[in-house]
Amino acid sequence: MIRRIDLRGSGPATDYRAAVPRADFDIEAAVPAVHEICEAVRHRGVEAIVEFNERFDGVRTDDIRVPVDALQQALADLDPAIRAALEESIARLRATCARELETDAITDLGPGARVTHRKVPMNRVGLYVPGGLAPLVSSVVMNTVPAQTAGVRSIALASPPQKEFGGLPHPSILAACALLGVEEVYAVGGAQAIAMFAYGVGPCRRVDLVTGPGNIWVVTAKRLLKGQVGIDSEAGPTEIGILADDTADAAHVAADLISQAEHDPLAAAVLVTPSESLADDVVAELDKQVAVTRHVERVRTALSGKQSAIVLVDDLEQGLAVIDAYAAEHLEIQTADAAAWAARVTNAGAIFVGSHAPVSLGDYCAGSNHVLPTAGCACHSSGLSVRAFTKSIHVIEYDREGLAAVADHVVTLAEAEDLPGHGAAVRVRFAD
Ligand code: HSO
Ligand code: ZN
Repeated sequence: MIRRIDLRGSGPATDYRAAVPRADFDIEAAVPAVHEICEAVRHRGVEAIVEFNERFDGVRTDDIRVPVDALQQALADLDPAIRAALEESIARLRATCARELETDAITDLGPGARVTHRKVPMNRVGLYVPGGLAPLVSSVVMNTVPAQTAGVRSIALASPPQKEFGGLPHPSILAACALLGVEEVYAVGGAQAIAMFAYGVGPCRRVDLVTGPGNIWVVTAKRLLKGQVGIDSEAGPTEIGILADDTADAAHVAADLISQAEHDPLAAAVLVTPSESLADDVVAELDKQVAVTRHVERVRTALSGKQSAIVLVDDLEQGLAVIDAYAAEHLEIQTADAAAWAARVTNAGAIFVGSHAPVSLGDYCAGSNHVLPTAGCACHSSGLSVRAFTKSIHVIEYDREGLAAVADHVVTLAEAEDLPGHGAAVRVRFAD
């Protein structure tokens, strides 16, 4: 069901990033089709979106904007237990986001010479919440809370129309929007949603930034439209990496691998361990647990795909090198001294430390964010946070005295670059 890769005895010169392969998530191959969708939305607007909704989601939506009444109704109809769970999830994420707010950095460089690094929220953002194989109501929370905490004034959200709900997004998604006070919601999915946000189409004004996870169409559209619009990280099919030794509980490890495999046939589940007996026990547990899991087909496909593996290593030191090179979206450390190993990781979307921090905790209620970089992008990108919705501006305040103190250096550097006009712009201020 899950293959083994044996890296024991391979030296530190091994390319571990290549040794732990990933799913075929071929963005290049999707580019022509996605480009066509984006151009159609750009030039034909709502008419094109309505056509794509019908083609891809099988439902006609003459009005792409969800009426505010429908949001309120969905909240009124929401199961009280789901509402209570969402409220806890929101409260925990708000608590961590509040601590992430950054203050302006003010530096006085001498008399009359000050530079401020000012933090400014984006004006308007578009949040994407996938419909796909599961209605990811929790993704509404994960996108919205950091945007609100950052101080974004205008928030729009899009999620695919669902045939069984009359062309509206799933009711639990609408209810979560109402709970969070998000009133501008569109029944639009896939690449067409990203294009709608990027260009501004019909009732939807263009946004400055698009965030949220998605399938290959969404990720490809984000890559193509980057520049026209800001994007967060590229968050594709989910991944779990686990670094474990023989202190780990095989039943927990197997359950956690399955928990992410159930998202998508392309999901990746990778266990890295120096313990052959743990590897054997996890395989036995997988056999047992997969047989009774609800989405058995999806899970089997994901676990047996080339993107999933149990990787055997000489020791935890090599394991750390492998897992760090892999740069998992989610990384669990289930070892003795887990916190010490976690502290040495440099590449991961999020790190779950010890035996009682499963990824599914973070998916819903840890207070951390679950919109995280996949496909190895964790080596340069971060998960969603308040910072993702904030940009910064250097504000330069110098008076005559401040400028005088550095004027000669500016003139010298301008001459060195053969740009005398730069120097003259300083000199002219001291001509008298
Ligand atoms: N594990 C997914 C997020 C999610 N899980 C939503 C359940 N609902 C990607 O981080
Ligand atoms: Zn999940």
